[in-house]
Amino acid sequence: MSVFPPIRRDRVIAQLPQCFRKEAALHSKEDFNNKVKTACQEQRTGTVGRFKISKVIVVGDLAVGKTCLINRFCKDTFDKNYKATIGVDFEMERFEVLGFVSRSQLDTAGQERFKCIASTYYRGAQVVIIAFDLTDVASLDHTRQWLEDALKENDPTGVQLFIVGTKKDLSSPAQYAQIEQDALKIAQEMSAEYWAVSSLTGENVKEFFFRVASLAFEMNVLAELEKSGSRQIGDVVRINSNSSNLYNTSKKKQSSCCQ
Ligand SMILES: Nc1nc2c(ncn2[C@@H]2O[C@H](COP(=O)(O)OP(=O)(O)OP(=O)(O)O)[C@@H](O)[C@H]2O)c(=O)[nH]1
Ligand SMILES: [Mg+2]
Repeated sequence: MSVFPPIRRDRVIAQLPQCFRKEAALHSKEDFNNKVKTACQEQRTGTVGRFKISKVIVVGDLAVGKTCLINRFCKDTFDKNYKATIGVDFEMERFEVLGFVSRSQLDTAGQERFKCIASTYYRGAQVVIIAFDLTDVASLDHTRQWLEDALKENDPTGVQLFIVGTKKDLSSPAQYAQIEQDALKIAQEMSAEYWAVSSLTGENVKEFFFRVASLAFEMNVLAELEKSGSRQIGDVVRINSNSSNLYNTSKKKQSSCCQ
């Protein structure tokens, strides 16, 4: 008998959530990888779906809205009063993906005294979400520095990267269109998937986290299949290694250009 409560009904993912922009997506396939679907049907997911927890970290400039983003998704709340995060906050979320449990630990850290805990915070992250404020172009420029810092502690080939523009409700359509062009370019450079959200209205927040959980699950199952040797010679190793519209995740470290 499971010691965990049942998964919330609004955390069940039966189909692959689609990307936000095809121009900057980790992959733009319509459905989960066939091998992943088959492995799930045949209960061959190993430790994935049982014990594995994906560490998801949210980084970005001060006050871009990292905490609000997590709180909107995990608690469906929004606080318009700014309370800087002190140290690290985390939330655990459980999803059901293709019938299996997928756990995500969502971490965000404040800037204060951040440097001394930074390496522990970054280490072991499977998903790095770099948040920027859609009304503050400097915070978009700084995403390169955040990426560099996060990759110092992680194997770049094992990290799924997302760039998320926050506070979409505050930007006019013209302003938004302008910054989206720049954000798409940076996301492409970094091989990151781009999203734009509003924690105030909730726009795209659930869709975004469902996408994150699904791609992390897909990557974990493929890694498990590879490890168990059930894959065949010549098969695609990672979800994004063998198609023209897929990113190659072997990111090179970016040079800092904005600090
Ligand atoms: N209008 C609007 N305001 C937002 C949104 N998201 C966050 N904010 C506001 O932006 C401010 C900062 O939000 P936080 O989520 O605390 O920012 P943070 O990135 O966690 O800040 P630190 O922990 O200090 O790094 C708060 O006043 C929020 O109410 C949004 O989607 N729309
Ligand atoms: Mg915070």
